[in-house]
Amino acid sequence: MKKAFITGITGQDGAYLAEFLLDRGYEVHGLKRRSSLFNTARIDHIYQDPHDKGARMKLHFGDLTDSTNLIRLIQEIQPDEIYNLGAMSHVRVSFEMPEYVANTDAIGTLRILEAVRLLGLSEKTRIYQASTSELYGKVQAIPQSETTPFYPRSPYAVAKMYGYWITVNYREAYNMYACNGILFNHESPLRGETFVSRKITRAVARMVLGLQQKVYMGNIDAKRDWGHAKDYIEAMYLILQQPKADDYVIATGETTSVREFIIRAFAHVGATLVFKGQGVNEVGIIDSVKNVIEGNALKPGDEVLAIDPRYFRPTEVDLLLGDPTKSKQVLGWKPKYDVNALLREMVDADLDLMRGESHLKQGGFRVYNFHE
Ligand code: NDP
Ligand code: GDR
Repeated sequence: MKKAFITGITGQDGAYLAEFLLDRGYEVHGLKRRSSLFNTARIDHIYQDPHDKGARMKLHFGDLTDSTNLIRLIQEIQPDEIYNLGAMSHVRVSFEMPEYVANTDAIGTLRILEAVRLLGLSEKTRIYQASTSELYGKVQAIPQSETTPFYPRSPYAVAKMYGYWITVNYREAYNMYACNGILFNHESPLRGETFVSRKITRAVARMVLGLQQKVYMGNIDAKRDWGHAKDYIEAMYLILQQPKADDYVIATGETTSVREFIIRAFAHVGATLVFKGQGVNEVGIIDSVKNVIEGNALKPGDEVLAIDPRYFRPTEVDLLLGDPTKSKQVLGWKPKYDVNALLREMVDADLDLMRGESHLKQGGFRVYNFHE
């Protein structure tokens, strides 16, 4: 039985990957941070009682900032594959805590590589590093491929740049099977609520159900190459099954603006959104509503969107568009979802979730909405 160790198992990708590997017969070990509340909501459905002798999923307390913890765990587990997905992954927040991000996202990667090397596991253990399209940052070429120069634009991207190169260096210096997946944005109903896609789909669902009047956004002219996390975790797995370690771009090859994503999310619930005004004074107004969803609370004339500069970033990444030719040819990887199928699934999932909140509200309970 193959053993995998996943850092970041409680995150969006970790949850999908753990389920995928369990389905393939793996024993899956995950690194879980201690928190004052349960933080396993995304993996509760695949949890296995450790008292059960046949349990193939095991969670271990730890942190990417703690070398001795990582060394001990990797020694105990003796993994065939490590997926290093753990990170402080929010670009805007990285401007507020740059040192922590460097420690976790950059040096955390070094700690994993060094643990494998020091424990003499270089020949046994294959390592996947969660690299990112944020490395391309300030646009140097369109589309972006494995050979496009990097120009990181945030403390997050700079930390991930270290993670990228230290992975390449350990592969070359110590002949380790260590690979970078340069993944473009990927989303899902499990996406964190403060990333733009989920912020939009959640707000649309809440507005339909009368739980929220308005959403405040940052730079809606940014463009991203959005795919579905379910497709992207399959690419991670394929990257570690090749005869030779290498780095790959994983993307759909299609780019969409945040503005267009918003328009399409409203269209999915039967509402046409128009934008009026300019810059920070721009607003989004409902133009018409086809009441395709029962109880749709949106009305023509409603001002549902405004710009709040606090969501702007000191340095922005304007345009990401990936060229997945290599991953298609070498890995045989092809995404099943496009951006439209993705956003429809996300809006529908948020509608299901928010109906629960709506029932609570109707029952006289208070429901909260955090604006982050
Ligand atoms: P999430 O933010 O959903 O998950 C991040 C995970 O890392 C969580 O499990 C989190 O734990 C954990 N984590 C954070 N800090 C630490 C730490 N100090 N020690 C150990 N674990 C920690 O990210 P995604 O699932 O979306 O992304 C997975 C990886 O892929 C990340 O490295 C991200 O930077 C990268 N990436 C993501 C892309 C995307 O579009 N989703 C694109 C390209 C790269 P907790 O649950 O306790 O917070
Ligand atoms: P990103 O994702 O920075 O690309 O990083 P995010 O969804 O946060 O932003 C995408 C774009 O939308 C613009 N934007 C807003 N973003 C947020 N979060 N909130 C807003 O209100 C808002 N309004 C506009 C942003 O300025 C940006 O241009 C994600 C993360 O998952 C990283 O970990 C990963 O490496 C990259 O994707 C690829």
